[in-house]
Amino acid sequence: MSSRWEYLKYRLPTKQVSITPGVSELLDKAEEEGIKTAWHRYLEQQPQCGFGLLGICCRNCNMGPCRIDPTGYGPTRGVCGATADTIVARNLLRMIAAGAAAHSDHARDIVKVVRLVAEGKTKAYKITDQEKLKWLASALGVPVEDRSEEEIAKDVIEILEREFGKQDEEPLALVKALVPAKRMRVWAKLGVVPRNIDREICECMHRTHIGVDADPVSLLLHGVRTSLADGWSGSMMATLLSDILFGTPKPLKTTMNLGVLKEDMVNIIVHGHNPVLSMKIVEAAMSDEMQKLAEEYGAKGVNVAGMCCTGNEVLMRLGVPIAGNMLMQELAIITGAVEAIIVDYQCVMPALVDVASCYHTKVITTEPKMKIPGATHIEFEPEHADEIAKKIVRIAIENYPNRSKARVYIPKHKMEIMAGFSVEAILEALGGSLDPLINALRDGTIKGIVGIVGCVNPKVKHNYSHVTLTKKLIEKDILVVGTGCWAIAAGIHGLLSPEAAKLAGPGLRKICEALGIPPCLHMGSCVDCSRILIALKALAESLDVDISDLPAAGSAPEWMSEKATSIGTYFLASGVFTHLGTIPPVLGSPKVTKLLTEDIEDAIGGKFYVEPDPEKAAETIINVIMEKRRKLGWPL
Ligand code: SF4
Ligand code: MSK
Repeated sequence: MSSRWEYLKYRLPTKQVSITPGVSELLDKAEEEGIKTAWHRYLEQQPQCGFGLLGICCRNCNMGPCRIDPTGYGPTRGVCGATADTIVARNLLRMIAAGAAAHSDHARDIVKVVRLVAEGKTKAYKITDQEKLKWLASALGVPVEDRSEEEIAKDVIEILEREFGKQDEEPLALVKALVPAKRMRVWAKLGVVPRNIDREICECMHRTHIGVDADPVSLLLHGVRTSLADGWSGSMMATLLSDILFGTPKPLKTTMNLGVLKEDMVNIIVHGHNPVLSMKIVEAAMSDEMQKLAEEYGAKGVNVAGMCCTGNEVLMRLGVPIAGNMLMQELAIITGAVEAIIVDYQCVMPALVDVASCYHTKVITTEPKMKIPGATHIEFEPEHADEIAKKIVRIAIENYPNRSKARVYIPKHKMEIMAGFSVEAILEALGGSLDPLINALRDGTIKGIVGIVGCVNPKVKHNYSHVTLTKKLIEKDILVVGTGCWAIAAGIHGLLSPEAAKLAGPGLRKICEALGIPPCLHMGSCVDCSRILIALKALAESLDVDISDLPAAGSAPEWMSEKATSIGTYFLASGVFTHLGTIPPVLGSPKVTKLLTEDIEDAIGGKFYVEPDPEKAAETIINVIMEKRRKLGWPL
């Protein structure tokens, strides 16, 4: 055995880890070159800690760490007396807090940019969607008549800044403005109407401190409240303000998969979540100045491709192709053809630096709150966005001559896709009104709607559950909408093209063919799950029912991030039956498991359903949708 294989420790059954074309070829290349990926490191972690998997370890104070013996023979309480129920609920609450914090801090960064625009302190950004600004202003009670965009934006931003810091007990302004009355009544009864984003997150940390909240019900209800602050305010704000700054997405065509990288061009990957940086990088890279510079360095130009959700942001608005979803970030570097991977935050593996060190690729971090040892750090400041973006693109171009042509291998696979389905774009495709969709739902041409979101995870076959579940649902005339890494999986596997209508049942197929749209609609990045909430709100209000009555469901078939925990919880809390395809760390408490998967439904209208097998999950989701239709008196 060569030392290379010893270093790798485990070789992967590369054909079995993913269904996505190009992945096994690049994993073979990685192994040939002695490079580890997330899949290798996942094997090295085996067996993963059983206490961690069950959620029954606690290290919230230094009397611990404590762990509960699930067999009951060992300790049943931590040193302080915390039970498995308390520990599991506390751990879950901390996951929700982290997820809500990530989305909402992303929103805060965009709020800052809109304030700069409103105050005329930057020329790098502008209000692009004036209509949306006015719509948001009106929803928040800000006068719009005879006022400049800047004046309106300033008032809007003042209200949105208070979402993070107001001290009263009133609901968040966006919650008050957007949540349907029937849903608000459910939350008010349970005492979970969110008041302040930072406060709910802070309270999660307080409640889970040694010697504070030990009641799993009370802990979980606060988890619900925190997730709602994320979904209906933090993430919502990130989406609305990104649309206002960069434009509300409209349908467009582009391509996805590693084959979007170009052998004869400077390849730049933008990775992370926030469009404030990636939109500027794309703009700089596409400028004549940078394209010419690339030619001077011997390339045919500069090619930008996206990764994860910042990729989704630039795809939705500019049609920038996407190289892959979360587990494909290392593979992009392993092609040997990437000059720079430019990252903002979230879902960026620190391992990128190790992989990049085997090639010429530069990993460029840009955010003060997101640094990786060994990466090049160039701090991004929105006030000087254009200069900084150019500086970063220039570094990538100057790196092109360092590429070792002999080590380049770009799989040829790529797929045509149609994306850009904001709620506004869906409405426009329907002729300006929801009525055709409502009629199709009522008469059973379309049986229901499922939002599929979330990550990919080496614990399960990459993209398999996303694709299998999606196909099974559209086959049964269920329209699938979604975001994040699901959207990239769906795109790579041909489900985001209008031709995919032929995979749908007869009703959905007829509608997609008439409108020229795919049966699966890409609605954006992780924060854009808020678009799904808006769509549900619009449907529920038009039908005068609660969201929980709609023939709708949610799913995160391959989730892994804490953000996905928050998204799943706010879907559930918004009244949606929510499937999880990887098992959350709650099984160590049968009580918490039952609360989340059974009891909570009576109180809130939604619940979690955990099923790793996507075919079985599809069956259950279809049954749930049919049951909702039956209750509405709609044909099955
Ligand atoms: Fe142990 Fe309680 Fe401290 Fe947790 S909070 S580490 S269960 S003593
Ligand atoms: S990028 S949070 S892996 S969806 Fe939004 Fe994908 Fe999940 Fe990150």
